[in-house]
Amino acid sequence: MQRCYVGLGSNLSQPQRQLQDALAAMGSTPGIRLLRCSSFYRSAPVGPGDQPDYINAVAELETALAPHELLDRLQQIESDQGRERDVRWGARTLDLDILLFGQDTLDTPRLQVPHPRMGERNFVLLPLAELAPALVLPTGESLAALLRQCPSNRLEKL
Ligand code: A4P
Ligand code: MG
Repeated sequence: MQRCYVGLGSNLSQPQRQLQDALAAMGSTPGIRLLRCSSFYRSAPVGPGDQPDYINAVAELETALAPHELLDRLQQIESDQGRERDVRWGARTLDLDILLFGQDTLDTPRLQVPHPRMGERNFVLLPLAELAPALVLPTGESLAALLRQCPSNRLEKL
């Protein structure tokens, strides 16, 4: 069993509902045990064009799946919830990112862990810090140090 953190984000089609549905889908997946979820946050969009605000959260889970199996399942949940992949960083009904997978480091074409952009994103780091304030990444960096260096974009805890 590995302890993982998954970032959830949505800015279309009732974002809070999208996150609730994704949590239920993860929790009912064989091989995944949903342990906790952070508060939900409203965040300023990072990316192209004029997009609605996002709702973001981080979930803590335990899984018997291999990293790529977990990614397959998360992508299936995204497409079940109507995600269409077109514009990179564009508006989306649901984005599920593997932030951390135990202390593993992965760098394959389909999967990079820790998530390469998590350190620049307060909408990832703050909810993660709610769940695991003393966390240290496999890189040796502490979550607290990442938080101190992270740009402070508009973020509101709901
Ligand atoms: N991939 C590689 N590593 C991972 C990982 N650790 N977890 C690959 C999940 N996927 C990973 O992702 C593209 C490919 O990344 C996947 O096919 C997978 O093999 P995607 O979800 O299809 O596309 P994307 O999300 O548009 O691109 P990307 O690069 O993943 O974007 P990000 O970094 O996820 O950013 N602003 C706010 N406020 N809140 C947000 O949640 N999210 C994004 C998306 C942009 N702006 C945002 C937010
Ligand atoms: Mg993504």
